[in-house]
Amino acid sequence: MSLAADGSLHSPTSGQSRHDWTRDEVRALFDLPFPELMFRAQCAHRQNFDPAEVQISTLLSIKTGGCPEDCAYCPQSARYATGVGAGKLMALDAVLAEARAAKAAGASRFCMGAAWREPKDRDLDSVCAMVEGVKALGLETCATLGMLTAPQARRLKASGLEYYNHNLDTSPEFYGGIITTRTYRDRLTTLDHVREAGIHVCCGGIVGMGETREDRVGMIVSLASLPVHPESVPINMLVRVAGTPLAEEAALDPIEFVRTIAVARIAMPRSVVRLSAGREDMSEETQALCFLAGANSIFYGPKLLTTPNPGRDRDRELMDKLGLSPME
Ligand code: SAM
Ligand code: DTB
Ligand code: SF4
Repeated sequence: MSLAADGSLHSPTSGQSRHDWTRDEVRALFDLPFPELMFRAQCAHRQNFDPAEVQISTLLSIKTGGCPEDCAYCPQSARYATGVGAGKLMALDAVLAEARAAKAAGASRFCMGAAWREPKDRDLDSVCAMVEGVKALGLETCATLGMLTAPQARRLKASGLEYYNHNLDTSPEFYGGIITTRTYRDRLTTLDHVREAGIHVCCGGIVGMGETREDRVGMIVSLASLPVHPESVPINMLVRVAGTPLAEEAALDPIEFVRTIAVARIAMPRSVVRLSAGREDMSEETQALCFLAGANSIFYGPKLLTTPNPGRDRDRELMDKLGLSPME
């Protein structure tokens, strides 16, 4: 480790992207004393980003509930009585009105989520029109619509889609206990289609689902072993929703969550790491530690897809307190 003339810290490895992380290496990162782990994460962060900048995304559920899949964490699965009703795909005008409001509030990216296993081609026409409209407002566009075929990914790219979110969610071993209606391989195939279409990949996972640390290791290794690291890596803390099979899951220790962020930052140093779902119930101190661990993106606005997120005032106050500013 050395101190450069500009005062920034350089280590021989933290600025490079590796795709051959082993489980032993990633486990060893998780096992580091917390100060050492945080130091290494900060080195990787500073070599690739301004640590005072945070990318701001806003989420909109364009099609809520009634999903045929059985993802055990999800309030939108039709299989669980969560009180989330099945809605229709929103109209274009209504989506654009939300996008304008998000832009006015300071978001740089607008992410449209649909509770589908996969989009029907007819629905994709509507989503492509939404992507075109949102892009025309000067926002970056992101969508998360479930599994995609290669031609569907190409159509989204042609409409101007910049990011597609599709998570690996957890380790390959733990996965089968959480979702049975699609496989890990299915997810990797969709990610290939997105990448081949030339769309940026947003891919991460959820922690706090009862998985072991070894599963968190496996999740990070899977993400960092993708042929190209995802440009965006959302790390979600499980939002425990009544009616879902994971409603009564024990809360994950916040320090373990911070460690997961730090390890993601080190393993994928050039990716934007999002402190994603779960902030509503997170203290300011935990969130501050996540930023120090290398998180540099958040969802901004009072709602995620169906669950609450901190209000804009609360987030502005936190960013001001920490001296963080929006990434352009
Ligand atoms: N239906 C599409 C799919 O599954 O790909 C898109 C929307 S889905 C809600 C997007 C992601 O949100 C999931 O992959 C999961 O990682 C995350 N998610 C869903 N419910 C969550 C919860 N209760 N807590 C944390 N993350 C959650
Ligand atoms: C992601 O990784 N997290 C977001 C986004 N991608 C689509 C979704 C979080 C959803 C939390 C539960 C809900 O609000 O329904
Ligand atoms: Fe459906 Fe996506 Fe929820 Fe799974 S995570 S139940 S696919 S909306």
